[in-house]
Amino acid sequence: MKNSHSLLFAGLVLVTLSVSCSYAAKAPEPVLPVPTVQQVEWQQMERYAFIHYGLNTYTDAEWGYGNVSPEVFAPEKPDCRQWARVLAGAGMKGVILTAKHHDGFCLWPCTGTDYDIASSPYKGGKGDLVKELSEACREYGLRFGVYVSPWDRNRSDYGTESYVGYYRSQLKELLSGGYGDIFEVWLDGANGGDGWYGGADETRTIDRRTYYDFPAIDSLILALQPDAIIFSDGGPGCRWVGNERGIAGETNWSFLKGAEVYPGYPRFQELPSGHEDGDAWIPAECDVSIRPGWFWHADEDTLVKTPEQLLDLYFKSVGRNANFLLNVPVNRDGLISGADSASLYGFNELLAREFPCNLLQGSNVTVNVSSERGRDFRAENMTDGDVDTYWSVPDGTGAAYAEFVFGVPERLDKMVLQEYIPLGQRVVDFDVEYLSDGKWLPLDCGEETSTIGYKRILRFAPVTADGVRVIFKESRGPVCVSAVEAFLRH
Ligand code: FUL
Repeated sequence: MKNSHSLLFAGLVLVTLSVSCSYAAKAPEPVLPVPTVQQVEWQQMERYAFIHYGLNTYTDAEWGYGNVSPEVFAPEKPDCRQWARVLAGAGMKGVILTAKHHDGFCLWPCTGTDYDIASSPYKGGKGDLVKELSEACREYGLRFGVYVSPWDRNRSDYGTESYVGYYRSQLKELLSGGYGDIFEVWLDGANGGDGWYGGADETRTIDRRTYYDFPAIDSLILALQPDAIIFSDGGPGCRWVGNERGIAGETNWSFLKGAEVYPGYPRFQELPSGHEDGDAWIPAECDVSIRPGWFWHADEDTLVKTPEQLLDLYFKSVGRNANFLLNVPVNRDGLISGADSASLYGFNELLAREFPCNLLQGSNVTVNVSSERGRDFRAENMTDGDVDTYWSVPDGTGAAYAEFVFGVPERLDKMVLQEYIPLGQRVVDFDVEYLSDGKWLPLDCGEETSTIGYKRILRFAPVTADGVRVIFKESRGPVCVSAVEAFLRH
């Protein structure tokens, strides 16, 4: 009896809904795969920092062998608040710390090993840099993440089942809440090879695909930190972009064939562009260091990337539908060096100058579109500064365009395009043009204009235009465009 009542009730609700919906067009159906809420929020972070710090900082190494004594780790005043202050001041939205790099040394007191900060002179063995940085991040409004190398060149049991248990216990310690919310867990692909391995001093190889049972590791991580994004060559939260130069493909799909790619995937040349026919939403993250190395080395103090180089990397990562993970190594004093912070601040200032004000937002701009889906999907949604609203077209629409005509000619050197990704990544091919003397001419940005995704930024030599337009030539379903913007560097 109860059931039939609720069925009747459900039927009435459906009728009511369909009556009220007839006044407003329905949102387009999602085109799979689509991101999780957490992946959308992660993508909106756009840029955040890596910090490589540990024994290597004091031995001038990049890949510690696992045999260096923890005695070497004796910084007098490492200042995590300085790291957070500099990074937040440079516009970064989060920090990922090498809680454990390949040498196996842990920057937190780890119960399963003595190869950790508790065995070092730092704070007389009472220090915990994971805690200190997580607290500093909270103070400065940064999200906090951890790099936990699956490879461990110190452990005698590396290569056996017992090591996998140890690795899982490390993740449990880091993710169980003592360090607060973790936005990203970084699972590096370098795995297996020579190492100290408790004195065995030999080469060990593992089957990268099966040894860890990564699906079980992912479940463990998400059970403890449901909002965390898991980075690896193949996600599942986000993927390696396939190079360590910080450069995404001009064509960049946020998809992978999920079951195919795993940490240490040999066909990493596929990763800059993703798999157009992929079945899993696994967007790209571009990791790159501000210096040649990932760890700090005195002789690289003069080789810090310039603000201009960082800006270029921003355009080649965030500007191509990827996130920008910039490594800033901490030096032997336990601080971000002056050269690095100067460059970071300079980059942040350059970035502000690139995007002074959106020329398409003025009241004297007329917007014409090929068609509109309905009142909730109007053209104005592209210029309202709100990425949660979008312009869309009726189902079955082929090519579509959006045209912006200025009241007075404007000079511009950049355009920013954004798709409404909660409904999927759709655009396959597009063109941008500008209006001059009554003619539409191509805007030559020197890149493939194929995919857009969460964000695409096109740079070109400054032009004076009476208007601009975007022609969406091919799309997986009706286009859903949340922003079109135009800028001139200040
Ligand atoms: C690589 C590692 O082998 C490097 O040492 C560094 O940590 C980089 C971010 O990832 O795969």
